[in-house]
Amino acid sequence: MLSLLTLCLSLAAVTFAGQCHFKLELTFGPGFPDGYERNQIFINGQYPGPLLEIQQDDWVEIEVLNSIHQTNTPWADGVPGLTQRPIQPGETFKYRWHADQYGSYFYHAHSRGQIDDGAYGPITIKPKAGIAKPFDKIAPAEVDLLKEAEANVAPLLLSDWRHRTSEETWTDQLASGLESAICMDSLLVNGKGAVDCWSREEITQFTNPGIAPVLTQGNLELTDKGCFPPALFQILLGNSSTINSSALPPSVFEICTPTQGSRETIKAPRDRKWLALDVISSAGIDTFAFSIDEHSLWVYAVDGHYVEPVKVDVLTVANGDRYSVFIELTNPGNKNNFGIRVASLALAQLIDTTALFTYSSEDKQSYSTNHGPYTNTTSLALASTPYTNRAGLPLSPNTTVLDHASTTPFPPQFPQPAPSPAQTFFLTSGNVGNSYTWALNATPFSHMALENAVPLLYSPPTLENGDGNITIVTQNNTWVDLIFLIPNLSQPPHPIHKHGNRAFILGTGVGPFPGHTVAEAAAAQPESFNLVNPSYRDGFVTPPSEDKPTWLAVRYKVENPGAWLLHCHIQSHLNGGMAVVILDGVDEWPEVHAQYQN
Ligand SMILES: *[C@@H]1O[C@H](CO)[C@@H](O)[C@H](O)[C@H]1NC(C)=O
Ligand SMILES: *[C@@H]1O[C@H](CO)[C@@H](O)[C@H](O)[C@H]1NC(C)=O
Ligand SMILES: *[C@@H]1O[C@H](CO)[C@@H](O)[C@H](O)[C@H]1NC(C)=O
Ligand SMILES: *[C@@H]1O[C@H](CO)[C@@H](O)[C@H](O)[C@H]1NC(C)=O
Ligand SMILES: *[C@@H]1O[C@H](CO)[C@@H](O)[C@H](O)[C@H]1NC(C)=O
Ligand SMILES: *[C@@H]1O[C@H](CO)[C@@H](O)[C@H](O)[C@H]1NC(C)=O
Ligand SMILES: *[C@@H]1O[C@H](CO)[C@@H](O)[C@H](O)[C@H]1NC(C)=O
Ligand SMILES: [Cu+2]
Repeated sequence: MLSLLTLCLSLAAVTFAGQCHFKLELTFGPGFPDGYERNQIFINGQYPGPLLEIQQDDWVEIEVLNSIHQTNTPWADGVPGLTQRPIQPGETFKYRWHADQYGSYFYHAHSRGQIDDGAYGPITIKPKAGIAKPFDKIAPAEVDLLKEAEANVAPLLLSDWRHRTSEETWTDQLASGLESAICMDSLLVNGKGAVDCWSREEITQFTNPGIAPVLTQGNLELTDKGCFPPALFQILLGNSSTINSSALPPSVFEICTPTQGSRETIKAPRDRKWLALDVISSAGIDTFAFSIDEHSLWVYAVDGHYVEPVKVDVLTVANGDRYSVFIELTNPGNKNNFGIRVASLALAQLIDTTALFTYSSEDKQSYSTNHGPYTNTTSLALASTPYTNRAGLPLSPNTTVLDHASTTPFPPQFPQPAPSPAQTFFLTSGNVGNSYTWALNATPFSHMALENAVPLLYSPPTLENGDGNITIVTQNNTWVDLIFLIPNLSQPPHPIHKHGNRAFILGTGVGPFPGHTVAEAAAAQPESFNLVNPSYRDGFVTPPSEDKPTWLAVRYKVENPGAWLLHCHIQSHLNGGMAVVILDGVDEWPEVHAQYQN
């Protein structure tokens, strides 16, 4: 068991055989990741929080001390009201769990908007010996080199960042009747970035052709921050909602003030053949196009699970997604410095950032977090050739973008013949009444009510669906279909996240769902379904809707009894109520250890 000793290497960790103990202390204070000072959350004084390195099969204990006294929002890593009470200021909460799975994850706050205040950090769980790896499909002669690269995998956290705290944003939205959360100030790579204001010419050039006519019709244009102007919401929502944009400070939508900030540098060891990165999105709002100039990405794991490897130039990374990629260190043209490009694909704002991928004589590539003071590296011009433009769109027809439906688990996971679901749930998703109130299933979910309640996990639920549309009840060891229906038009993609286990993505489509069950719909519209080797993820994105409704169908096996949140990973949608509770396996309900009950 000695080998385990080297794995909980984080400074925060004290390790003994087969056990990892991490201590995370949360504080709230001034920080300036993009060069602008605002109050934010630090974990052990860092932003993003420290990397937690764990060995699969370890017992992990994470002790979270909430030293945030300045705000009145309690913080918690779990979901307050579901699996625990919120962690009050000055309190400690211990999470103890068994690392059954390998792969890339991140820990983050679930208490209202605190992910937007920086409460997150990466986790990597090293696979145990004997787990089959798909590396021979990448480079059959270099499997050992790929294994070595995987053993040194480093996280690359992509985030969007606002200069308003999550509390201020929520207050702004209530005061203005407008989802002001859509407008960010910067994008960050491992907590580093800068406010990079686009020229008016660039804003005009890259304005999405779908929205341009609507803007022109209203005699409007995207703001200097590249955002939808508030008046556009009034047009999109009709007169169903009253918007008072004068209740917002002009910096929220309009004024862009550039900062120096700092730029993340990934050092690629010059004498190695391969490098591995866990690309993780901790974004509150944006979906990113991610690429490294002149370097393709071999995707070998998705959401912490191996896949049949796919070679692409650009990743589309939705909130909560994790992509583990290999990069072949060919140093094209001996340029040494290459741009890492991150661009938002969200319709509501044009915003991007860059980081640096540089060949170095150092042997090990490292993960760094933002402690400050900040280096002024943003001015270094990038001479490498990008795959995408500033709006994240491919510059050449030869550029390959990851097709999410093409990632199939390795080895195959979906049983054949396809299992039949014991239950099918239809969830009507979208906004309700105004631009910042959301529902995953017709009824907005109230976080405040939940935070003050006795956690659902502590009281064995009944079989009745007591809460109308916001609770789903299942039996252990059955299969369940969730069908998300997006009836409202002009909906963004919703990256839905299921806690507790992964699900198979069976199909997506535009138009009404073509049946009463997946079997019926798949018979009617076979081209919209994959019932043979569907991708296997803990996040799944509903198709955006323009002038027609859309749908997404997923299937999962109930094998992990407990109270799990199913929610949109866009933080403002979650805050606005886009969630339901799934009580999985109520017939095998877990007993909660006395330690957690008080
Ligand atoms: C909204 O109200 C304005 C002003 O009262 C009116 O001109 C416009 O036609 C209304 N729009 C809709 C969609 O009802
Ligand atoms: C809009 O907000 C401003 C600033 O908070 C306030 O003075 C004004 O009364 C509001 N208007 C409406 C119609 O609520
Ligand atoms: C950063 O570099 C730019 C360009 O070289 C320079 O104009 C700016 O003053 C520098 N900022 C700081 C804070 O050193
Ligand atoms: C695309 O690839 C083909 C074949 O390699 C090449 O001939 C062509 O010039 C490329 N096109 C662009 C726009 O790069
Ligand atoms: C979205 O659709 C639902 C169901 O059809 C409807 O109740 C709701 O009011 C719609 N929301 C908006 C903002 O139109
Ligand atoms: C559940 O959703 C339906 C619409 O799908 C709605 O008519 C009903 O009022 C909702 N029930 C509750 C308890 O909110
Ligand atoms: C729930 O079902 C799974 C199989 O799907 C089984 O492995 C597990 O042990 C069951 N859990 C309990 C608590 O019975
Ligand atoms: Cu959403």
